[in-house]
Amino acid sequence: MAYTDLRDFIQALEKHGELKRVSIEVDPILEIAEFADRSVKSQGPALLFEKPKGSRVPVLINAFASMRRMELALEVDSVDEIAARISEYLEMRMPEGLIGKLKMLPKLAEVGSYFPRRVSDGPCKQIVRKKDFSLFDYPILKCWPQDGGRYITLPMVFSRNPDTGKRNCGCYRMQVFDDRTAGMHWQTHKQGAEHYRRMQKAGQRTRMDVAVAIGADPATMYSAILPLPPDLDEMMISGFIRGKPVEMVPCETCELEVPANAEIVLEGYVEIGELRTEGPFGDHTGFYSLADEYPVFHVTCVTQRKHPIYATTIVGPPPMEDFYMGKAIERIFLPLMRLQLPEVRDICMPAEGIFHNLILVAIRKSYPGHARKVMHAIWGLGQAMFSKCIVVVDEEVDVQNVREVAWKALNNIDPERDIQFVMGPVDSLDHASRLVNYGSKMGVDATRKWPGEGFTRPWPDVIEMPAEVKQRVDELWRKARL
Ligand SMILES: Cc1cc2nc3c(=O)[nH]c(=O)nc-3n(C[C@H](O)[C@H](O)[C@H](O)COP(=O)(O)O)c2cc1C
Ligand SMILES: [Mn+2]
Repeated sequence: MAYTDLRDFIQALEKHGELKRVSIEVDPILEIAEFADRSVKSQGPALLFEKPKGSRVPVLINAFASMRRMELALEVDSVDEIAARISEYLEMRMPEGLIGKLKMLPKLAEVGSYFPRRVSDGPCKQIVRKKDFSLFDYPILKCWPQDGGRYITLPMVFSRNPDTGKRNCGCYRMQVFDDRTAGMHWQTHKQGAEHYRRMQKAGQRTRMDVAVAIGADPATMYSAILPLPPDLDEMMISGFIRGKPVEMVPCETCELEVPANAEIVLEGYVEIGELRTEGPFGDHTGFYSLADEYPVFHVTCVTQRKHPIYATTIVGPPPMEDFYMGKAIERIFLPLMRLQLPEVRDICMPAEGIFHNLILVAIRKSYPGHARKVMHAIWGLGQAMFSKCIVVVDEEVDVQNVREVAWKALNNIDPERDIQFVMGPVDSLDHASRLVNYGSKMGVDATRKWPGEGFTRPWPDVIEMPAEVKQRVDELWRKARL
């Protein structure tokens, strides 16, 4: 049964012993972040702060911060189930004969049922405030000491592509500047930024409608971080994950819709051409990302539930909550990657690699140069373009075992021959690249080298004891009483 909203999910977390209520007063300035950091680093539960200092709105944090909580959020026993469901659709071909076609109908009807549904009212409209509101009414965190201010860290930011009319929802942090304005940190490669650019280029309108929802059912919240192709509606994907359409309700002051079950909604606009310094911010990388110029979001109306819950997260030195969200992305998107690259057996993004800094890829190598072909394909695949270091190994290597990869890959390379550098777009958070958003990336071909690649020396086997010897020694081991 799909969660109706955030509080339904909170109940489920509580029932499974995955959430702790904190009833003492804790300050959203640094203290909640320190609680959250300690909890995630010690495999602790999600936290619901009932008395954040200076606000009457409770704070939920770390709701996705373990694989178990990701499974609860997505209502599966393993996130691989979602990958399997995606594969099922991808493998769906036009069946032969009438009976085959009839059998496919329920599956197709199922697809139709995931589309978001427009409704005229919802819990997020219990209170509507067009004046007398302030962002400071909410317990918005200051996460780290050198942060430029307080940041909304887990928003669902809605905008519309002015050319296609298609909706987008992305999670972009927002630095609170004052009662009614905040930074809009959509990085240049993201869809919000693309919508903004198109509007700026068209030059007809000076304001871009933007609506921000905070807190909803977990699949909808999670869909905001998924690296989907442009113009693929996150709300449809949420419907697919939940198995139930997302209900969307029109905004009061702009031409957008938001999830009706949201806790808090900030409606408003971004003035085209208006930029303001945003940052620094203690970021995913575990370093502060530098201050930079970003658009400004003006709030025109706040709508919320009577007693809203403020959902947030912190990012910082890994592993943090975002690592678990990213791990689920790795699993869910593998079948989609394999659609383009069937030779890919598995991928792994270790926590210390902060998603894009390190991708380990196991392939079934079939021809000379195959590892390099895969690297280039990954650099050309959506947000995987940010991959700073790609290590490609043969399929026998278990990429989920980072120690095995380090051992085998480092043995297998002749660095000058097997490491390749390329230039291209890099993540906006990369502080080492020579320019913001532009720099180099590295591919390591750690597969076994072939004569067809100019390698004519013999290639040794990995050391292994034969199974019979192992079996014999199992017995002898007992006899020797070791
Ligand atoms: C906690 C968290 C915070 C994030 N903050 C930002 C951000 O400030 N700016 C940004 O561009 N992406 C941010 N992201 C990543 C985007 O949400 C992600 O790239 C998403 O796929 C973008 O969606 P889009 O392709 O629809 O633009 C964040 C992700 C998480 C999990
Ligand atoms: Mn998108």
